[in-house]
Amino acid sequence: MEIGILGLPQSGKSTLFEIMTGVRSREMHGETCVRGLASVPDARFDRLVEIFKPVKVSPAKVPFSDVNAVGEKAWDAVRQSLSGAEGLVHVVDAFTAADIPEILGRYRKLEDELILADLMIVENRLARLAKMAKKPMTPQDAFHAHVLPRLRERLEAGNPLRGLSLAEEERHGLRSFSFWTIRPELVVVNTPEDHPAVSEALGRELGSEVPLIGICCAIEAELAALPPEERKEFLDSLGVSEAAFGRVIRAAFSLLGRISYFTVGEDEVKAWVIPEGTKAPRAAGVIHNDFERGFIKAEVIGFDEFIACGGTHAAAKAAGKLRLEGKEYVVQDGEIINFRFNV
Ligand SMILES: Nc1nc2c(ncn2[C@@H]2O[C@H](COP(=O)(O)OP(=O)(O)OP(=O)(O)O)[C@@H](O)[C@H]2O)c(=O)[nH]1
Ligand SMILES: [Mg+2]
Repeated sequence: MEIGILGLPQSGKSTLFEIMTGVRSREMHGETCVRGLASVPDARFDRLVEIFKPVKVSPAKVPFSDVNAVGEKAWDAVRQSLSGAEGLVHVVDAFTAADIPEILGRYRKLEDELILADLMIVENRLARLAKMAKKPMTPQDAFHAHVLPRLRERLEAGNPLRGLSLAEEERHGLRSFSFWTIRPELVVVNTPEDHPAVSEALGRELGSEVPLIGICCAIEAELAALPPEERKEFLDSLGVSEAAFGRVIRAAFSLLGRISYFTVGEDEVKAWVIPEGTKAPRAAGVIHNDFERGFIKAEVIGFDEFIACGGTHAAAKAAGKLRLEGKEYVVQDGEIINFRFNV
């Protein structure tokens, strides 16, 4: 699970990356691709830390990558560096733009490049298939010949592939192409300090199906540099409850269909990251392979119930709120789990 940061030159990609991960990308001269982990803010997690006061605190993390590429080969570097990224954050510079049409134009410029890059991949593959028309086709060739014309049609109409309805196995079969526009994308509008509302205006232009968040990287960079105690004061003075960069991280996390469950104790409170729809044994396997292999039961309680019971397992048990779930149980976001296993 990795999220690649994309955007036109000087749009604020590295600034955003640095705010979210704390990794100083702009100081790493000569590194084409810089990777860093961002902690996912979660009020439930913070509450559990308050309750257990653990020695170790391990929130959920999302890996981001920032590409430092200039010159003629920049595009190749971006493509290579981000070929493994599962999702994209598209940073749009609104802090130097004069009006909404100009911001929209900048957004479209990169979107169109991505659509064109995908179209070229499709065209190349179809051209090669056409050349070998006389030879017998492998099942993969036949699949490509069947599905790619639909993709071409969509791209030629100027639309990203992510909106195309594809069966799960079709999606899987297309993975090796690393198409840009098939990946989920979050648009991050880097707004001017004195005019945050431009992001909403852009949002109205793009429609509600395009996930979009506005953030002023200049202000957020100041905020991220403050010690946590002072952050709250700064936020209060701005009249907001939460830093926007936290919302960006959380939106990116859910964009990839990830949820977290918690393990708790005095030694460690930890958020474990799993894809939505994961069954209990596989979720246990994220902690350790043995947990999956020797899975017996999961002792589960929802976050709200846990708090309602006073925030202790003993009280939850006494109230009959601790559930014992088996192999087919699908883990839900925010559950507190204790796995029983045997190896
Ligand atoms: N005023 C203002 N300046 C910003 C903001 N965000 C970034 N900048 C400035 O814009 C310049 C470019 O920012 P970067 O984060 O390096 O942008 P980038 O997209 O990584 O640039 P390249 O990697 O060179 O393409 C820097 O001088 C930043 O300080 C913002 O929100 N407001
Ligand atoms: Mg940069």
